[in-house]
Amino acid sequence: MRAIILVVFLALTTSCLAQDNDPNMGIIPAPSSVKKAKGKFMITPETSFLVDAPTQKAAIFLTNYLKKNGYNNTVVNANTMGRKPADVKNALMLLTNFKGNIPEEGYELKISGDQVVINGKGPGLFYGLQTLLQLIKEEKRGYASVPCGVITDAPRFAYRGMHLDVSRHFFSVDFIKKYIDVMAMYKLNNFHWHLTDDQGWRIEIKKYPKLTKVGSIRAQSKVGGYSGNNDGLFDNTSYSGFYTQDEIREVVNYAAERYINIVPEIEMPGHSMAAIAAYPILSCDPSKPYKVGENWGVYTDVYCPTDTTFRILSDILDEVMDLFPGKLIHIGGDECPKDAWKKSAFCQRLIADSALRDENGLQSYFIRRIERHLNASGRKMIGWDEILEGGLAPNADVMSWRGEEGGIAAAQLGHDVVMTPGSAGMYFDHAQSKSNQEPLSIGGFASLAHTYAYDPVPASLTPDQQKHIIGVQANLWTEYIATPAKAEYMLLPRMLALAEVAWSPLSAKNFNEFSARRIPGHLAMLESKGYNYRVPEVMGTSDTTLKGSDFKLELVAPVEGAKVYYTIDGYTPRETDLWYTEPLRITVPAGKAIELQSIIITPAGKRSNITKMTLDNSGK
Ligand code: TNX
Repeated sequence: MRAIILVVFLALTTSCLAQDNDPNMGIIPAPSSVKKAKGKFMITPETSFLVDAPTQKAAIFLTNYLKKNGYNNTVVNANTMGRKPADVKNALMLLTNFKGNIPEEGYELKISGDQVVINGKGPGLFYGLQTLLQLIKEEKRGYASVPCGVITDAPRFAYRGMHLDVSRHFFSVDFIKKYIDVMAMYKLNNFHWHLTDDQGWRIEIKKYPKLTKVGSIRAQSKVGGYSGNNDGLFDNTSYSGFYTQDEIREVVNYAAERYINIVPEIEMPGHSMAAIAAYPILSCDPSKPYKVGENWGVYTDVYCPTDTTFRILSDILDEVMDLFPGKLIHIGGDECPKDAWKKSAFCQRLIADSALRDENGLQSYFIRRIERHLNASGRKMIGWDEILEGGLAPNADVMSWRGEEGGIAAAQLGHDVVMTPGSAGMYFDHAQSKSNQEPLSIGGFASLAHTYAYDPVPASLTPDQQKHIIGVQANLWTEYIATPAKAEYMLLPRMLALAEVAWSPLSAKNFNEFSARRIPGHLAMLESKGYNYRVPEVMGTSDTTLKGSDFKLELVAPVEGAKVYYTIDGYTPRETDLWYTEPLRITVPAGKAIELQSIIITPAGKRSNITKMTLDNSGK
C-alpha cells in the first residue's frame, strides 16, 4: 500500500512566511487595527522629516535613529517651516497637534505614497514611531521603503512589564540598556529591576556602604543543578558586581527616554542574606556569623522586625526613592520562612504586644510599616503575592506569581494587580522546550506557545474587579543564567509573545500568524541588531514517527534568511549536510525506517535544536 503523507506546517508555503501575508503587516505586538493598502512610501535623501513638537522623546529618538542608520535627512520643526505639514509631499511627520481623540498611549499611523503621518502624544507618538520602524525596509544606504496602510492602535494594559534578576548574576549597565532597547521596540513600559537578594546586593547605598562592600560579593557560586555530579559542587570563585548611584541615574534616564518606568525591588523581609551578611544587626541573632548566599533557594535567616531594622530599611528606601522617580516601589515580600521569628523572643513579644495572630501577622505588620514609609513619600508599594498572607497592606499593589489566586484575591479586595504567574509561561527562567538539547534551567516549562496563550484577566472576576488587573509581566530569574547571551536566549523570542499578551486586543491575537508569519522577520532583525535568541525548531517536522512508504515533507525555517540542513543517515545534521531547498520526497524501502534529522542554522551561525522524525515502513 502506498501512503502519501504530506506534512505541511499550517499549510503554509515558504513564500507565505513573508510578512506581506500577515494581516498585521508583520508588526509585533499586533496592533488594534490594521488596514493594508497597495503601494509604498519611499524614503530617499529628499524626504522631509517633520515634527510639530521637537522636544518630544519620539522626535529625539527619530533624530538619533536617522543618524545611527546612515540617513543624512534632518528632522525639521514643522511650526517654523512656513507651510502646513499636510501640504508637504514626500514627507514623514510626527504630529501631536491632531484633530480627534486618540486613547492614552495610542497612535494613528497613516502611510500613503506621498506621506507618512504619525499622530499621537507622548508615549503614543513614541509607540507609533516604533511601529513605523518595524515597517521600514532598508533598500540601500539612505533609501528605504514603507508599505502603505493605516494603523490605529492602543495598548490593552497600562502595565507591560519585564523583570530581570541582577542579584543571582550581575549584568552590566551596557547590557541593561540593551535589554531596555528591546523592551522599547516591543512597547513594554515597566522594567522591574530585582536589585537585591540572598546572593548579592547590587545597588550602592551611601549611608550603608557595607551593603555593597560586603553584600555584593559572594565567596563562590553553586555549579549546575542539585542532582548527580553537581550535587554539593561549588566553583570556589568569588563573584561580585553592583551599580553605583550615578549608573542607576544613567539607566533611569535612558529608560525614561524610551517611556520605560523602572520598578526597583529591594527584597524584604526574606531573600535578605546579602544585607544581613553586611549588617548582622538586621537579623534576629546578630551574634551568629552570616555570609552572602552561595546556594540558590530560600534562606531561613531574614530581617528581624526591630526598630533598628525599620530605621535602616527606611534610610535605604529613601535613597532608592531619590534615585527612582516612578510611583511603584517593589519590596519583595516573597518566600519569607518564619523559623527565625519563631525562635526570637523579641518577635514573640512583638506578636503578643501588638495582638498579632502569629508570624504571618508579623509579616503583615512588617509590610504595613514599610508601606506607611513609602506612602508618606507619595509612593505606592508593590509586592509578591505573599504580602496577602496575614492581611494585605491597605494601599499595596500585588504581583501574582504563584498562579493567579493571589492576584484574584487582591483584585477582589480592590487592589491593583500585575499578573505574572509562573504556571502560565511568565517565568522566562523555565525551559523553552522539553528537549534535552535545552541549556540548564531551573526547570519548569514555558514554550513560546504557552507564553503567548496567556490571558491575564481571570474570568472569575466581575467586570469591576477585572479593572484592577493593570497588566502583566514576565520574570527572568538568573540562578542559572550567568551570561548576557543566555539571558537573551531565555528572553527571546518569548518576550515578543509577552508583548502581544500585554498590548494586543484579544481579537488581534493569533498564534499561528504570530509564530509562522511575524516571528521569522523579527528574529532576523534581532539577529542583525546583535541579539541572541532561541532559534525555533524547523517547522514542518517534529520528534515523532510517521508510518508509510512515500513521504513528501515541506520544511520551513522559522528565521528569515536561515537555512534548513538535514540528514537521513543517522548523523547529526550540520552545515556540511544536505541543504533543504525544495519539498523532500523520501521513499522508505519495505521493512525499513529512515530517520530524518533537521536543524536550522541562521546567517550568524545560530543553531536550533535538532528534530528527529522517523519515517517508518517496517510494517510493525
Ligand atoms: C521564586 S518568584 C522566587 C525567586 C526565584 C524564582 C525562580 C519569586 C517572588 N521568588 O526568588 O528566583 O522562584 O524561578
